[in-house]
Amino acid sequence: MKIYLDGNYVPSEEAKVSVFDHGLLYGDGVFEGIRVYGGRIFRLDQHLDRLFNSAKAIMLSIPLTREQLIEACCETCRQNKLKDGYIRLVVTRGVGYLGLNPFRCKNPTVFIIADRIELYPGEVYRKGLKLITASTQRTNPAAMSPSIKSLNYLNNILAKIEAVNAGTFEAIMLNAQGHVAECTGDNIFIVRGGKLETPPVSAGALVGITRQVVIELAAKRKIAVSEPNLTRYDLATADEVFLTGTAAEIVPVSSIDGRIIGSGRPGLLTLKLTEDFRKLTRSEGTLIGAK
Ligand code: PXG
Repeated sequence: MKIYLDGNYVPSEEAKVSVFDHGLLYGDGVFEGIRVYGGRIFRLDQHLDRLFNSAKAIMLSIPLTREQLIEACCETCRQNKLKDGYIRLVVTRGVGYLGLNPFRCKNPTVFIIADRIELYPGEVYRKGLKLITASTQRTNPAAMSPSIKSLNYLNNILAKIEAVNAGTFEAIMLNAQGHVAECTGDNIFIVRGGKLETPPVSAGALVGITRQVVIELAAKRKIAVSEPNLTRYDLATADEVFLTGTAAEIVPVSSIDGRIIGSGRPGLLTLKLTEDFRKLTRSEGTLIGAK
C-alpha cells in the first residue's frame, strides 16, 4: 500500500510520523474521512470545505491548495488501485517541541491513506443496530466546538468504550442539557409522523456530510426535515431511528437502551432513503481518473 506523506507516495511500512509531531503529542490537527464509490470521490468539495474550516478554527494553515489536495486524494487512490473504499486525509500541526505552543511547529504534516473499510457487519444493516446512551457527555461546544473535526477523539472513544462494554457498536451522546447531540462517529435522525428530525449542530453534532446528503434526499422526496432539540424520550418513542456517517452510510436502529424502536426492523423511510443514497453515491463524485 502507498501512502501520501508530505508530497511523496511511500510504502506504508515507511510512512512514519515523528514522535515530536503535535498531532501525536497533543491531538493537535484535523482530518476527514471520505468515501470512494466506483472510482469517484463522493462529496469531496464538502469534505474539503469542512477540512479548511476545521483548520481555520484551530489556526492551522494547510500547506496545500484545494486543487493540490484534490489531486493528492485522487493520486493516492490511483497508486493503490482503489475504486471503492475510504480516504483518510490528515493534517497535523507538525513536528515541534514539548509544550503546547502550536506556533513553534513550522511545517504541518499531511498524509493520506486510501484503504478499504467496513464499519459494521452486514447484519446490522439488515436487522438494525442496538444503541445505548453513553454516560459520557458530548464535549461542550463552549469548550471545544464539535464542528471541528479534530484529532482529539477521546470524548468519542470514552463513549465508544461504553458501547463496546455493553455489547454493541454505537452509543448516543447527550450534551450538558441532556439533549441528544450525536453518536460517537455518526449523526442521528428520527422519523416521527412521516417527518425527519435531527439534532441541531448547536446541540453538539458534527456537521456531517452524510447528514447533509440525507437532508437533501428528504427534500427531493418532499419529506419535511427539522432540527429541534431531541431527548431520550423522543428517540424511544420515534417511529424510526437511523444513523448517518461517511463510513457507516445509513444505519437502521432497532433498539435504544432496551426500548424497541418502531417494529424493531429497519423502517420504511429509512430503507427508501438508503436506496436513494445508494443511487446518489453511484451517480456523482470527483473522478479519480485512470492510471
Ligand atoms: N459525528 C462524528 C463525531 C464523526 O466523527 C460523523 C458524525 C459523521 O459525519 P460524516 O461527515 O462522515 O457524515 C463523524 C464521522 C474514521 C471515522 O475512522 C470517522 C468518522 C466516523 C467513523 C470513523 O475516519 N467521522
